[in-house]
Amino acid sequence: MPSTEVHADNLPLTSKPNRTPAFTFRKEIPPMTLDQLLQQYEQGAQQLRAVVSKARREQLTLHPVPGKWSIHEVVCHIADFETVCADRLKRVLVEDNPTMFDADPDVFAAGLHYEHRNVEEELDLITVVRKQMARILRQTDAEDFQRTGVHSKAGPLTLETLLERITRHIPHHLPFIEQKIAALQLVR
Ligand code: NI
Repeated sequence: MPSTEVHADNLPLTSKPNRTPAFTFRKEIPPMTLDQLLQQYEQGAQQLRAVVSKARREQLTLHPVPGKWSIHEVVCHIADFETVCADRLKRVLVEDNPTMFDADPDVFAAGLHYEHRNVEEELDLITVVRKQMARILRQTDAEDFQRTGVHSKAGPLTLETLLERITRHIPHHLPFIEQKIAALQLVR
């Protein structure tokens, strides 16, 4: 089912190369330090868990907003892109300008058996991937955040931009999950 929600790979770019050490998250938000960005990245997992826990287990697979993903599907989608994005971050760190292949959220959702996956496992995966990646990135020199890879659709992206984009992915989806929870209350 097409989600019609915007996904990590489609989020607009905000970063310009060679901007250190402050990280501009969005124009309307004051510049973030790298440490703040890494904190947000790591906290995203708990924020997602907190919002998902507002719905009852049996409601997670319902489609309260017609034509849009269930909460369960959104969690699976986020988990899939955590591992894709962590792989990109790692390759840009250790390889010389690697190619990063585009991933289509709807193609992933259609073929990766979301209906057989376990929401707790998915949330654990997101938590652990972000913990591991944040540990690595806290040891990374500031200048290495300007290392680049080439995204097969978006073109050259810095490590900084990749981190900003994946950090924004969960906050991007939270209002849509809240919307589904609100719609579930109405049918209760
Ligand atoms: Ni998404």
